[in-house]
Amino acid sequence: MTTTPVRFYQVGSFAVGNRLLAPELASVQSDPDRANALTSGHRACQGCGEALGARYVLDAAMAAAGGRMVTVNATGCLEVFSTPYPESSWRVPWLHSVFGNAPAVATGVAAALRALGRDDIRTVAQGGDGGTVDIGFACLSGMFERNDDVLYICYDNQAYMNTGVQRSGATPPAARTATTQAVGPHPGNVFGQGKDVPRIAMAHEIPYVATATVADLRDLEAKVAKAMAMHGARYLHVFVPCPLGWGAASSHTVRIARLATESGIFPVFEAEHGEVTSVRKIRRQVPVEEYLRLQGRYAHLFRPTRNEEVLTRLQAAADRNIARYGLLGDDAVPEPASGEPVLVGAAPHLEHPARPSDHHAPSTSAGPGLDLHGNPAPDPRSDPAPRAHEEA
Ligand SMILES: Cc1ncc(C[n+]2csc(CCOP(=O)(O)OP(=O)(O)O)c2C)c(N)n1
Ligand code: SF4
Repeated sequence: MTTTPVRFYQVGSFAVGNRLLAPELASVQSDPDRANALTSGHRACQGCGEALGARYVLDAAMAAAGGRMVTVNATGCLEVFSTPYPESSWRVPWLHSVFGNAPAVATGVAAALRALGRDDIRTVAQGGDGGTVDIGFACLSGMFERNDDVLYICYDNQAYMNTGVQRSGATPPAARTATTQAVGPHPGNVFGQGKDVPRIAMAHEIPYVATATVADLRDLEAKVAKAMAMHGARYLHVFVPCPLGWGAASSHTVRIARLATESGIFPVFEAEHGEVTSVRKIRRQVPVEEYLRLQGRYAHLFRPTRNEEVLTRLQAAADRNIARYGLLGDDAVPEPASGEPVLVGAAPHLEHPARPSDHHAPSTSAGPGLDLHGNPAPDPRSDPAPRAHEEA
């Protein structure tokens, strides 16, 4: 038999789950004995960033905890798509709390474990941005202030997706949601409101705060491992594109997350005890417009005419992050002088976020934003049908 030796392999990719790397360098996902915390069969939309992020986060956390971990989950897409009674995709000890109290429930779990003398069992809590930055915020701040031994993960898809893409305190300016329509003199979400929870968490001077995206899963895994090696209150804010709510192609989830980082609109950093300790430098800076163009929620900034004023303000927001965190390093590649986009591929057919009621549709669907025939999904504004999966 003729054999061809493998000459090289791509160590920076997940092509083979990094199985060819030394065990200490390989991704948790390459381990056939990993927890498989969020297993197949759940009903997330195709391309759901939250499902991708949660899978990597919890498998990494379980690996770090030696399989001894309790997870508390706020209400939201992650809970709804994973646990339609009597089914569950979770293969970890997992509790559903209500929408606003996951940090408090996790605090109680950690306290109970401590009372039982089971310091070997770790506690993780997770929720969407609505559950975290809005309704759960007081509980979260209390958890930080008491320095409870909990790692809290916020999966930030920048709106209340589960109930129909309503604005949250993490929705960015100008983004269209069901409650910030692209109408009037200032279409989309307003400027100057909302909360930067990673920075608010830092203000509590807790042991560890970090941001990450699903575009860099090794970085995400590493941050989970680092957080799990610490004790006290820790906070991880993960940027997770939502194809349905953002009116984006499901195949663009990772690309959008990468553009968010490379434009500076979502800074990726770590902080310990209130001080930034590391940042992920922008490797190849892109104009924020390249990030915006892939998302139907910003389509009104480009059609029927360009909204130069708002585009300039959004670029200024990215530039402010770049300056604040020092995101441009010596090794950064500058923008092309021609002004040509580094990445192109707006999805003009995805004008409107589809109804979230479709978001746990069978996989035969042509994908969020499209109907079965590949035609644009109906505009949610003109479709008052009830949303089947909504939380009661
Ligand atoms: C007290 C309360 N208010 C409202 C709801 C309805 N509700 C369930 S999930 C949800 C939105 C969740 O949004 P987010 O936390 O951002 O998570 P996502 O679905 O986007 O992942 C809302 C409003 C509820 N379950 N409980
Ligand atoms: S609506 Fe968004 S967050 Fe919810 S399952 Fe679909 S893609 Fe994921």
